[in-house]
Amino acid sequence: LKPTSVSTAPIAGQKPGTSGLRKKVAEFKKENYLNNFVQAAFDAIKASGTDISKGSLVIGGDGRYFNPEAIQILIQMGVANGVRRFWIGQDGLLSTPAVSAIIREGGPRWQKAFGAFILTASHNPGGPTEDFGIKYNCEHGEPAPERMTDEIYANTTTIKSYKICKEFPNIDIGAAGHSKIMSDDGSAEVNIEVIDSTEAHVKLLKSIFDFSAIRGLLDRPDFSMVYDAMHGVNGPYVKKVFCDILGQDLSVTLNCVPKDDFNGGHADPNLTYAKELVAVMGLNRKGEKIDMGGRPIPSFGAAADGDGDRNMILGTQFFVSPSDSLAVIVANADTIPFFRTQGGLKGVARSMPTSGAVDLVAKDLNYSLFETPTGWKYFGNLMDSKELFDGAEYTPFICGEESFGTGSDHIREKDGLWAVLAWLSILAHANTNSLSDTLVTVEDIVKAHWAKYGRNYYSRWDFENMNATKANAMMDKMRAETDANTGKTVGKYSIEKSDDFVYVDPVDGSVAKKQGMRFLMTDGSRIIFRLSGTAGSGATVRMYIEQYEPTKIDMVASEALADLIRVALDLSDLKGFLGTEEPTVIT
Ligand code: VG1
Ligand code: CO
Repeated sequence: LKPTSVSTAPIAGQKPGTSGLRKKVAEFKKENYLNNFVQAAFDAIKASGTDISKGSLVIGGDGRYFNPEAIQILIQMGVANGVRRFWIGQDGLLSTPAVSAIIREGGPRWQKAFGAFILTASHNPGGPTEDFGIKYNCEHGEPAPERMTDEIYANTTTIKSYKICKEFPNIDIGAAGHSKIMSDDGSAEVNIEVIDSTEAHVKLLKSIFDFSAIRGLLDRPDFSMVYDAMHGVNGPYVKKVFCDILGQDLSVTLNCVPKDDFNGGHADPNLTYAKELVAVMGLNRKGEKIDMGGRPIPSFGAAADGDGDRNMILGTQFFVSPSDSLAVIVANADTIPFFRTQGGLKGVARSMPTSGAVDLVAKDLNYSLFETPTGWKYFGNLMDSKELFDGAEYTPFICGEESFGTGSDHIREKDGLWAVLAWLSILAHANTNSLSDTLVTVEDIVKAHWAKYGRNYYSRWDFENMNATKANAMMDKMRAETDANTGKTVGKYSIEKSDDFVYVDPVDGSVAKKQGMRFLMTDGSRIIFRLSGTAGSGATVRMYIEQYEPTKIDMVASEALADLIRVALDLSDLKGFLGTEEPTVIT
């Protein structure tokens, strides 16, 4: 267990983005690249007052290329830095929500975990020529807050050496079990437990939902579903829940075997990348119906991303936008036992670019609503706050983002499987209460929701792999023009306010600036521009468009939004800066 100190020098560009550090595998494999970052993280964890020799450290990932090597390096560096207990997901696999659940749970033989390293670049492609990533989660299972990621970054710019136990044996992570490694003189020991990847998370989900009601729905002869894990980490979780527990056959599962390159695919659950599922559900990449030649179409379709925290929900030839999905789940939260038994939902939060559909529900049902910057790390403080809710010990919370992320306070990450089970609960409930024998569908539920609340037409355009200098120049120009743009009339819209979104955390007062250029129109429509903080290389420009219609709910989204999209492209001079107006992905 004797640590060696290896001298090193700072490596540029190790600033964690929206969700951890993501770079090409080749970059991560460069000498000291991973080691520097991990040492910087351990130093920041210790500086935050955590005694890492006391609790346990969880390590797992989405199974992408370079995961196994990275896990051994993390163990060797963890031991050298004083960690004495580890929990490692079997085969190195742990979904992001599962990690959060494990940290929160603690183990019977183990002291509670103080944190976790998650080895994932989430929805970014994997494989030798693609992306790798790493992020740190803290003691409540939440992603490291900005003050910590800032400190990690600062440490990477001054690092001189890192600690590693080079002689520490390679740990076999292929089988569940316990290993104890003693120091030569017998004075110290390290305990490593390789754990079943699904157990803690699935146990938690079982305590949240009414599984027998869901099974009642799944067993209906007129109901069928497909869950596409896109060869990410979610496959084993899908099999466990739907086949082992809910008794469905394997036809429910699609691409449920994890692969280190996601089988060459892009494990991002949207209409463009979840091609196979989208076709099975009778849609094209624009969300339009395709001719299925009479072939049967499942009633329900779902997809997950590489690390299992995202979800896409589809009905038969029907796409549910993530912002609408959030609003529908919030509106029906009392169908989920977890909320019903805790005295009902109280808090709702969405990221700024997410549509205001959920705001209408929160207002109607008297839930507190919060608007945060993009990224799940801003939700944790709200969920854990007692002050915001008159000292209440516990506040049931639902959060969501337009980027196919939904979840609740059962953990501190978004949770793809949770969202799917939430939808199935809503469907089960609607069908149990229905007077007719005909199946109440996903489409029925969403349309009834629009009829009640109106519809927030919404679209996000992504321009991937853009020139970073030009993308920044475009943002700077809009930033410089906020005053000039405020009050201006553009097409049939009037800009009530243009600004760069600033968030002041209502709990600790911390301020997050430069979170997105906004054009807020007098009729409530919005245009937003942001640069992605998860791109492994180059720049990704995101353009978000939203327009509310109280009664006209049957338009095609692209047509309803056409005028506003034109205005957005002109206001930003997108073509002038980026040389194109053709997005890579529309969601
Ligand atoms: C994107 C999404 C954001 C999400 C983040 C992490 O960030 O827009 O909503 O929280 O990815 O998701 P950005 O900065 O690229 O827009 V995951 O599933 O990739 O960890
Ligand atoms: Co993800």
